[in-house]
Amino acid sequence: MNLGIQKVEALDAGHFVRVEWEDGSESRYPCVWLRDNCQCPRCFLHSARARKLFFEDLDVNIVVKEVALADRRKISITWPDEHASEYEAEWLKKRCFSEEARAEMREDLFLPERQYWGSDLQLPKIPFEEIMYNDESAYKWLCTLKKVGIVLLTGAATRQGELVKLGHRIGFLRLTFYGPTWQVQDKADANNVAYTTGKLCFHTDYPVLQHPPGVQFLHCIKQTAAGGESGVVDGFHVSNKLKKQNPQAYQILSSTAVDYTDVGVDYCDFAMKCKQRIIDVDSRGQAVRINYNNATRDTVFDIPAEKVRPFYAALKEFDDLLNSAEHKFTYKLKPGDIVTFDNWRVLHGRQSYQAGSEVTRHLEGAYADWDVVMSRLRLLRKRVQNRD
Ligand code: OGA
Ligand code: NM2
Ligand code: ZN
Ligand code: ZN
Repeated sequence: MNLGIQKVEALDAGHFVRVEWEDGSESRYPCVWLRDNCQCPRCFLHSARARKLFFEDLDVNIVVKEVALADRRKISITWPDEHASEYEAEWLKKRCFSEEARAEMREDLFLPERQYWGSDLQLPKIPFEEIMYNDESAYKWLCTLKKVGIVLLTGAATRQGELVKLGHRIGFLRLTFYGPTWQVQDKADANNVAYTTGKLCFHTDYPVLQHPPGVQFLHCIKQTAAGGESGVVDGFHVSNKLKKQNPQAYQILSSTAVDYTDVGVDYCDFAMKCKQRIIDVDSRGQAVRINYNNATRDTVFDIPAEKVRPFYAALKEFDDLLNSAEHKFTYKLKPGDIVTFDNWRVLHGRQSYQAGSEVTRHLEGAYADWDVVMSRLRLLRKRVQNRD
């Protein structure tokens, strides 16, 4: 069962509440946070799991008037204005402010664990049917997608529409100017380099969008006999390598705003322009999103002239690492395969193939947002593990 409370007391002139657990460990809670998170119906709307209390009504210097152990499972606090709050042991334990407890919570909420890979990738494979009808398989799929960045779903029907079903499985797909789903095949007057028979060098899709799609699906409906092979590379792994090998290049790519452009007509007409750093980093300097498509990188380049050549040199180092045999993994999609991958992390490409009067290769593609995918992952975990 869950840990009960042994003792509770006010500390620091009533600014903190100290809880002693049955196993002898302790947690300290700032009173301003306790008041802010009062769970009574006047302060909290339980049907929405949302705070009703206004910030303007919160005294940030508040202290407790009285704190008591209601029983081993609950503490009660009386505030100077006589407002009364109760907090359950389990609720408090989960929200402990210790470094370890917060690390555990962070882990649980965002699953930041990464498994880096190179040419040695063991491409994870799961039958499409299984993830569609089995929650445990679907959970496994999304966990692996988050941790490794790529999962191959096998055995889907070889017709359009399977990705719409996959979209319903997670929630919904991300609509873009190329439509709810899009057909990768050789097209006359192609509005995108992807819609030709040409080679696509390693890229992430859609860096011209301010918030590029987090997850990409490519469903192979028809595959050409010769050519058209796929390649993938772990952009986070390669970024780490670049940082070690050439910190200066990493600094340039993670700070220079690169102009992207995409203008044309598809689902509707569009005139997209955007600035993105090729390696997006968090406050600790860790790569969190790669924004790199050489095809849509604009001819406009809004940086001082003397910084241009150093930028190109830095990008050359990164591109060389992406293309090194050590880092890239190659495979060929078969009809019925759906490759699902992290479009913020994994760069993908394809070999060219022979053009002809008939369509010899056809992929259907779609995007989803990481928000939607992570939401589904948490709900599946709750169901599979019977918890929250
Ligand atoms: C794309 C793409 C890969 C392929 O359409 O953006 O990368 O194998 N396609 O055709
Ligand atoms: N497609 C495949 O950045 C890009 O232009 C990605 C998008 C055409 C939907 C390609
Ligand atoms: Zn209240
Ligand atoms: Zn692409």
